[in-house]
Amino acid sequence: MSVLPPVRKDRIIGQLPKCFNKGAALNTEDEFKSKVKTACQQQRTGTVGFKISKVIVVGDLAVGKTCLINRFCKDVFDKNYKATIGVDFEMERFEVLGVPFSLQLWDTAGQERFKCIASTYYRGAQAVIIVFDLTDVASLEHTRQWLEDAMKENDPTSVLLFLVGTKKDLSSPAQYTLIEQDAIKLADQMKAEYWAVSALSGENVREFFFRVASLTFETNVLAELEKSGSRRIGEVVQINSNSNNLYATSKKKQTNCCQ
Ligand SMILES: Nc1nc2c(ncn2[C@@H]2O[C@H](COP(=O)(O)OP(=O)(O)O)[C@@H](O)[C@H]2O)c(=O)[nH]1
Ligand SMILES: [Mg+2]
Repeated sequence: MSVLPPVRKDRIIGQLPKCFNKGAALNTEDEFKSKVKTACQQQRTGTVGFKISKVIVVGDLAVGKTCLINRFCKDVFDKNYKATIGVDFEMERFEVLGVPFSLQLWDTAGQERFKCIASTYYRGAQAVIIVFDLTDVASLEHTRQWLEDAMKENDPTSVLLFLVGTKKDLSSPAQYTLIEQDAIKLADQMKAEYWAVSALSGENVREFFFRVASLTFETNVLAELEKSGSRRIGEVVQINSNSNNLYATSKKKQTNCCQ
């Protein structure tokens, strides 16, 4: 009996997606790390396949956070602006290198009055997406504050950061070039990966979220390998449909010397 429906065909990731700009990237590798690929092939990814990684999306009001998430998760663009109240989230299931992997995308409201609520939701994020509007320099300037707020609740050494400029369709080439220079500089200082997208046209949206999913997945597998380094992973965690225990652990078949 399968617990969950199969992952959508367009959520299957077999290759490490490329970064957007090599000048502000979390890594510039062409492929997933070989030890990650090997671990996936040998099904030595421990609990990664059952984990849900929390990703938070922050930034000023009306920069396009909700539209960005909706374009990716529902493939829609809603022109009618509705401020997100408090916090909302979407689940996205992927399959990376044959391993199921889920992201929980938290859409926070930008309004100051919700800031106190939002801070509790920042906790435990594995990736932080800081959004600004490519046509609004002030929204880029405010990203430092958003980063600071999000990091109060998280461990900066283990969180993946993304700085995303939205509404690419609205910015003129000259305006875009100018703001991009500043954004790349800032992303470099923040140790974030820079992307420019448009929720209206869909440009780079899928590529961006695939990158988030892939890098978060890779980080999780590496952490799992490190954790299990000492305890040898001869154990394969699997869903056992005959048991009430969903996370039953099956040992590799051992020969019984008494038989
Ligand atoms: N042209 C254009 N407009 C956008 C884009 N993304 C969002 N918007 C518009 O910007 C406004 C705010 O978007 P929303 O996602 O609700 O902002 P949020 O407050 O950050 O969640 C809405 O009127 C959207 O229609 C985009 O990529 N291109
Ligand atoms: Mg919103």
